[in-house]
Amino acid sequence: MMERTFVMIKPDAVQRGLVGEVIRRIEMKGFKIVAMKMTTISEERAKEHYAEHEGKKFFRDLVDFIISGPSVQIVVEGRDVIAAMRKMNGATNPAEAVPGTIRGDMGIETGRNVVHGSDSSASAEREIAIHFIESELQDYRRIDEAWLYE
Ligand code: DAT
Ligand code: MG
Repeated sequence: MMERTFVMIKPDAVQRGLVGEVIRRIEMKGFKIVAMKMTTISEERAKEHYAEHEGKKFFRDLVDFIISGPSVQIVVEGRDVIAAMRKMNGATNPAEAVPGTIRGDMGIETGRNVVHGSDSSASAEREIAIHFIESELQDYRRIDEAWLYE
């Protein structure tokens, strides 16, 4: 199924100069970037984004980290992209993420795990709406689509 997911390149990855490497992997896979911007997320937006974790002991640190500097917000489109992007990201804890995944290749600790990806279609829809307005989403075709999809 053609889907859209929300991906965020977190502040650690921006500071470490890993933005290009994450985007490279998304493009190389064949997925289409339909929206992208760099912002420093507001505390209000961060709390909304991570609402499911409110009340957990790491919530405050998580919000503080995610608003600590610029991050890159991306909407990615492709067939079954929600699950595929989660696989590309790897396990939440980079120590458990297998090599070849973004977190497995680029991170060490859970609280500095480089990237976010929506975990379901409901989350994707919710998260895209938090970070983007409809007119920010681009509608275009990649020239290689005929060679990516049978
Ligand atoms: P994911 O980002 O893989 O969807 P999640 O939704 O369970 O993972 O958690 C959101 C983020 O919160 C995660 O990327 C890093 C942080 N986090 C999760 N569990 C944590 C923990 N036990 N201690 C510290 N930070 C944690
Ligand atoms: Mg999550």
